[in-house]
Amino acid sequence: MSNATLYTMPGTCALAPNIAVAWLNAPVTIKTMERGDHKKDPYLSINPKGKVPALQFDDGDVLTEAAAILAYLGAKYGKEDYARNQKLGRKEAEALSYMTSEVHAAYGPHFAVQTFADSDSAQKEIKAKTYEKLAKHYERLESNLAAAGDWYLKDRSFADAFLYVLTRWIELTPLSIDNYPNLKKHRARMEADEGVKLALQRQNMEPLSSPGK
Ligand SMILES: N[C@@H](CCC(=O)N[C@@H](CS)C(=O)NCC(=O)O)C(=O)O
Repeated sequence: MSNATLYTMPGTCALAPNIAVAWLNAPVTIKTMERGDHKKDPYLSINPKGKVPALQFDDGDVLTEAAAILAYLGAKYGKEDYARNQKLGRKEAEALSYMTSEVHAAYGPHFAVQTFADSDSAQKEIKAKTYEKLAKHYERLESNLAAAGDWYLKDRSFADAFLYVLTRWIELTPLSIDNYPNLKKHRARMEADEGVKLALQRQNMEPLSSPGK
């Protein structure tokens, strides 16, 4: 029986908690909205920020912010086999804060440059700076992953779920995943995972990596 509903939309960072739900086999219903429905009622009365993800509990309480939802899911449904030891837990919190509040936030002008400047020339300049900034973030993610191995924090964690979102979003930018070979392999590794496949399906999304690549 489901205890809560996770609201998602195709292509969004809600994929990270959606993957976590699949990995934990947590009793959470995934509700994938069509783009646009997030700015209308009834969703706005669930999350007035008009963004996904949001986790609504059966008592009506709502938790937003991907990092907070992931922390909740791990604390509530994490099992021993998930290697959720203390060190991994605090490193996971650090990685998720970085990925959500720095890297995701740096995507702001990519997704909505019109909220940063009006003129074409200013928007062009802002976008160019945005991709420079994002390249630095991807370099950091790449070198952290190279040092850790297959998973961002050595053992698989929710940081991998969010990293996967970021390795998908790079395709929306002029940057190329080919410049980040460890991130590229990570993306393919995630897409071979049954939980990730299920989460993609539940969020009406397709994998990006071709087999063998
Ligand atoms: N700080 C929030 C950001 C959530 C966010 O920006 N979600 C995006 C999808 S990745 C969204 O709903 N965008 C829709 C919009 O702003 O119209 C979090 O980490 O959960």
